[in-house]
Amino acid sequence: MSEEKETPAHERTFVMVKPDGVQRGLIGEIMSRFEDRGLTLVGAKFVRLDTEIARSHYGEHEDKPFFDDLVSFITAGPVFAMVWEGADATRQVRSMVGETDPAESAPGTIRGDYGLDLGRNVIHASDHEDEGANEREIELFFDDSELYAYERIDDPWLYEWVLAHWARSMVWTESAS
Ligand code: IDP
Ligand code: MG
Repeated sequence: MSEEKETPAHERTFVMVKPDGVQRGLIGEIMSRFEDRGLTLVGAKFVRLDTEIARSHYGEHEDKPFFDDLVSFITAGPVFAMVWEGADATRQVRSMVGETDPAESAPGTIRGDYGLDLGRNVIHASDHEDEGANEREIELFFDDSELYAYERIDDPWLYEWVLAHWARSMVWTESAS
């Protein structure tokens, strides 16, 4: 039997389909990728950002030359805000999103498959290199009452350490009968 391995903590991360992704009908495609990967959707809603929330959400970029355009773009139509949960979720989601510039993003990533332009990059996701960004952003967009904790029925087959013994005994019981 293999030794217990260090497992990444389960956490929640914030994801948002930007106005271009909403208008281009990409919400379903994007959600499917996270569902197929095994992440759990714990919250989702349309939001029309006002300027104040947009400026707060992108506060770290306030001094950048693109800031005003970014705020105009992100408030130009509804965004689709989501919270996804899973092991190492923030980092895993960022790797599925790709680089900030779609032109630099590998095929197979969301920005690499659906975008061409830095200023229209389809999706936002909390930055795993910005400590606590996931929790801050979830709090900015969602009330606790809008988030739902539950276990996916396939969790025992998604994680080696979750109910591993239960899953193993199921297989052997079935094949022996
Ligand atoms: P991220 O979305 O990959 O975390 P950030 O550097 O945090 O990238 O930038 C936030 C958003 O600002 C980007 O997703 C993009 O929409 C926009 N942005 C970043 N850099 C530029 C730029 O040089 N020109 C125009 N827009 C930019
Ligand atoms: Mg960022």
